[in-house]
Amino acid sequence: MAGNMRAAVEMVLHSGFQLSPDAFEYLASKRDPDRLVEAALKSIKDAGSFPLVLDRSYFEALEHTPKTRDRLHCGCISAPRSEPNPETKAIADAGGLLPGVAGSRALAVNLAAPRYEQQTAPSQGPAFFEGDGVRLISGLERMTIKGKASDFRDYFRDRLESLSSILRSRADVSGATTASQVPDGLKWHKVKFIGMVNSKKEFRDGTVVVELEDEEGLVKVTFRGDEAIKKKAARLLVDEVVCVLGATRNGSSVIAEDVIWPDIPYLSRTPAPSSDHAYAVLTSDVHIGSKTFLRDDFERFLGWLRGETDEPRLNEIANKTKYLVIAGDLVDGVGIYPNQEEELEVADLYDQYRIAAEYLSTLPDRIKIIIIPGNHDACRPTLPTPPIYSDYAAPLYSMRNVLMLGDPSFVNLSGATFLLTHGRSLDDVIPFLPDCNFREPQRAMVELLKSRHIAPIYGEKTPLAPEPKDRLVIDPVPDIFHAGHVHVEGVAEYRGVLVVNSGTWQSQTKYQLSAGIAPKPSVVPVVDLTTMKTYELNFS
Ligand code: D5M
Ligand code: FE
Ligand code: ZN
Repeated sequence: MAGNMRAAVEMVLHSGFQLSPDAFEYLASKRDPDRLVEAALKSIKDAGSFPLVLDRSYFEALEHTPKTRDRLHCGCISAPRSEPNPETKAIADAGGLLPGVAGSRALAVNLAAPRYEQQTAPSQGPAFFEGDGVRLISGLERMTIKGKASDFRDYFRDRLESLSSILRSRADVSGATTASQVPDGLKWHKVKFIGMVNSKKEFRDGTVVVELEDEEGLVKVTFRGDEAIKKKAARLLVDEVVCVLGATRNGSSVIAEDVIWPDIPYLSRTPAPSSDHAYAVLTSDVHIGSKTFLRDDFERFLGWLRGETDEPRLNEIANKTKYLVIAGDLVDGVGIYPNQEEELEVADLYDQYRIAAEYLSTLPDRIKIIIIPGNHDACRPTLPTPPIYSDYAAPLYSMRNVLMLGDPSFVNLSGATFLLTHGRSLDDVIPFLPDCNFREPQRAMVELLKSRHIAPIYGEKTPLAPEPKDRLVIDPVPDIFHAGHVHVEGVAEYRGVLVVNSGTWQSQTKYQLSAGIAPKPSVVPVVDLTTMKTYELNFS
């Protein structure tokens, strides 16, 4: 690569953008690609718009008509965020907070006349909530499994295609072939190719051998040598799609020099600045019906949302809360694991959802409640999962401020795009990911963003439905990635995306005790959707 072309590419990457392959070719054909890039970056800054990928037409337009600001838009534009890094702040410490919040007595009064029973409204579709700033992107699609032997082949073909196309939007993947195109028999030939990880073997000396495949062929890739490449090999998950750079050794065997994951760009879409400082309260894993459901804490939480606190700052947040998002396991369910009945206080699934609706109907109508299913809810167990069955959860469907969605769902709330998923696959990926653990589930969620997939490994605990389109691919890049399931609250920020695991309202179960899982219950992340500032409120 010529020196000024290298400088141009580095400038683009360091500024957080990616170059499309045709833009790369176009710049390479120019005498002064670095000056063109410099001008382009300046225009982007002036326009206050952030395309994810700079393609050829963008540079052409810039060269021929230097003042075409409007044409700089690449279809994925958003305004700059006023505060680029969300700041996570605990505004209340463990124990003794929220003085003045009414507990179970206040709730008992409210429960005497549950409002949902007085309503006759049928279940509300997403259009009903548009006036409240809710825009559904996906999450209510029909399930379209054909039931044929070829379903899984079609599913994985789509996964490979979707993730390959995300990979190819990266400048550093430009010109990559696919696994089956790796030349046979040529020795020490440099290769760069995309494939799905078919298998992974780790040897005692630290060497890792991975098979990468596409529809037509398979390449054996060996990772050995320095720590950097071994570290990348250790991070590889079976069934994810990556680009490998290396050199052929013999036959269809390759020595790896680098791995590129699809990942998310540095400058992802950011929410349009709204002036109203609406808050979203994120929770999950309420487990209503379980003997270990922390009723007092949950009632304190609902009391706070109703404005029953003397603390002005907490009251202000409650008053400005526009959304309550529940990422699954609203109830404990029935028959979810052997002998669960011994741990149930409410053994009837209908009763569990009735109680859930009674609780939620004590909240003011202005709070829109978005609910997706978890593995304890009344729903088919496979991902993608449709919304909780309406016959079991009828009382929730009758509430005018409740929107029931599937898992996963992409939904925009007051300008911020949320990816909502329960997070069951965290059980599958955490044991395989170096530097990840069940005490900090947000770390594994960041790795899912790098894989651009919410359940990369097939065949572990998370059952996948072979839909013709892989809806578990993370696309678009969300502003907020919200999951639960692990019962440990945790917040992280990765390349401008707020990553939230919303914890639980259930204390340690017998199983968790035996498995050494220590939950962090009754802590609720709350996000200011204007600034992305996050607060962790503790109701224990
Ligand atoms: O899962 C809560 C957490 O506890 C999650 O990390 C899985 C783990 N868990 C709970 N029960 C089991 C059993 N029986 N096997 C394996 N892992 C388990 P939740 O979805 O709330 O049950
Ligand atoms: Fe749970
Ligand atoms: Zn769960």
